[in-house]
Amino acid sequence: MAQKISLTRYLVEQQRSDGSIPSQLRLLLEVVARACKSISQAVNKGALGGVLGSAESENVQGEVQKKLDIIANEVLIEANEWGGHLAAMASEEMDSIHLVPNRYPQGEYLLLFDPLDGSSNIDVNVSIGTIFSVLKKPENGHGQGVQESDFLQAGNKQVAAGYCIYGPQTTLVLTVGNGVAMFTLDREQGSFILTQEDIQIPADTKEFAINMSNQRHWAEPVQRYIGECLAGKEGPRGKDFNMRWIASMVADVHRILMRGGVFMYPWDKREPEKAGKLRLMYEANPMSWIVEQAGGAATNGTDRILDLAPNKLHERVAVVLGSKNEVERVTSYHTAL
Ligand code: P6P
Repeated sequence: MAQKISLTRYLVEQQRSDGSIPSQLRLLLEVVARACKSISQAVNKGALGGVLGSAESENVQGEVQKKLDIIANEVLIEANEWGGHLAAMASEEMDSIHLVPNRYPQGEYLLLFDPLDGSSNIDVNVSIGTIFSVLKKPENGHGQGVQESDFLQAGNKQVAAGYCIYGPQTTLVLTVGNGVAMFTLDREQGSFILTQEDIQIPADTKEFAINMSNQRHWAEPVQRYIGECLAGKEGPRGKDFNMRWIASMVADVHRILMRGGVFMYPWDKREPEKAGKLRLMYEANPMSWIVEQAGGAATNGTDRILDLAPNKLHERVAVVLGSKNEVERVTSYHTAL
């Protein structure tokens, strides 16, 4: 039987082979993975753990927080404070950045996360997940501690990105810039075991993911693209398409990583001042890097997401990502205007 390669062994061997995972980054990734195991346990308990339902509070986005949103956030904060690998953290669930307390050594990395993405699915037992992104702390020269501005780096500056999906399996997907690897949680061992590496997204697809209920609010290029998909083989695409929308970005992106597809959360005219619904720093950037590392593409409709210069920690962005040829088609419809 093939040897089981744990996440730790994978990271050690990656470091040995190409030096792409310095020891502090390896420690960070192992700590985040352990935190995801704890979150998975809490999610799996559901009603038995008294963790379902609303926390009767709102986050910085003005969204009602679920109890598990807060639990997952606290697990990630507590797990990452003491290790000496981080200088600060940022989360969808916190208004401002969280500095590592002075009683602990400061590290050279910044960690950003959406602790539990897809929260609306928690109470109905549909897959949800944790998304994380790692940046280097810049030598900012101002000599003070880490500031929010230190986090405002383009997605092409990430040194690691990943997500953990809490579904039928608990699966960690990770990139450090050398392709995408997937680890499945072996609950008997309590370890993430390598189950796939060098994941490749097919360049073409017959499957799109978008919230169709927003159709009347979309801009023309998106109306055109989706209209052509719906026209099927009798239409300009000459083939029928399938549609999926789980309303959990982690689950929709994981499906695309496994079998191809195009995921879209475009700008729409419901709130025209907002670029989109999804957040750039801790949803779009990590997912875009993972998708690109798997041979896919990711734009905001016109520009590569990883090249976007962030202005605010919680800024939103339109997202079109997945199978390269489809993303390029959608983008061409926008740039042809
Ligand atoms: P809608 C979950 O709240 C999320 O941020 C993403 O995970 C998901 O893709 C999207 O919002 C779903 O949005 O408007 O379809 O509920």
